[in-house]
Amino acid sequence: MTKKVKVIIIAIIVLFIISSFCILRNTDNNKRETNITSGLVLEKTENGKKPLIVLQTIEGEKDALKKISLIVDDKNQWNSIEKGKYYYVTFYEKTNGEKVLQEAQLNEMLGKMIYEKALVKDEENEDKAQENEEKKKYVAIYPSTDKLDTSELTELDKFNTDIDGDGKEEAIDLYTAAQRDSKGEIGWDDGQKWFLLVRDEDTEYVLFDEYVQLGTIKFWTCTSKDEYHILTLQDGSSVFKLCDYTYDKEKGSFIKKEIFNPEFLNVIYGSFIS
Ligand SMILES: [Ca+2]
Repeated sequence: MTKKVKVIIIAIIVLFIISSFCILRNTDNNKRETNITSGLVLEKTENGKKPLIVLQTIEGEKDALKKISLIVDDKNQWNSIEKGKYYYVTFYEKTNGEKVLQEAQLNEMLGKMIYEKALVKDEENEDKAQENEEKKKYVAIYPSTDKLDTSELTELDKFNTDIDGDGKEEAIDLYTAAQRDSKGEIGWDDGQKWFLLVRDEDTEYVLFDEYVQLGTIKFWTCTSKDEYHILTLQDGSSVFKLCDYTYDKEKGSFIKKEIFNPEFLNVIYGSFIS
């Protein structure tokens, strides 16, 4: 074998190895799973070592908003992608978790449709949250198992009326823990416990049992159509709370509804009649 033939054989072997490697690599590339998604380009950055785009996509049944980062290897592709636009994209994931962009196609219309849908979902979720918040304002009050000992309390007001429509009157009683002195004057502290009870011989409901700081409680009873209402107003320098208690004949309970009780309240002025 001449030297020339040897060189040709070695060259053929080297070529064979290189082409085999290329074929194998292509096969490997073909095996890579291509993912398809669409979304809004939120960011385009070259700050890191690799140019990448951050895409906001909508995924899953719940249409959750997600962000994915895609490395853009192709220079022309990088130049053509615009921030703030919607694209259809295909990408693959490397074993190290990096996602690499393959194709990107502008798709404004579809993007907008998807995002509008997601916004509607968001609003629906907000509505549900509001509904739950509304529900929180309703509390059912059932008869107490033990009767409250009122012997040490000061009765401030009492009114008898037939709330449940059984022909017998119930008593609505307002108490405070502050005590009267020998002259009948109440020794108000900065704060004290207040109670509002509804009771007949057998049953007692505690509508109000709270410590009231620098404030008072008033109550009203009224009817509206077939409903019986007891309204309470708690006022003070940082509270102005209006509650409505309606009697539910079927369940034998009161339903308390908080009508007005703003947060972080600072009362600036309250009128008075002189
Ligand atoms: Ca009654």
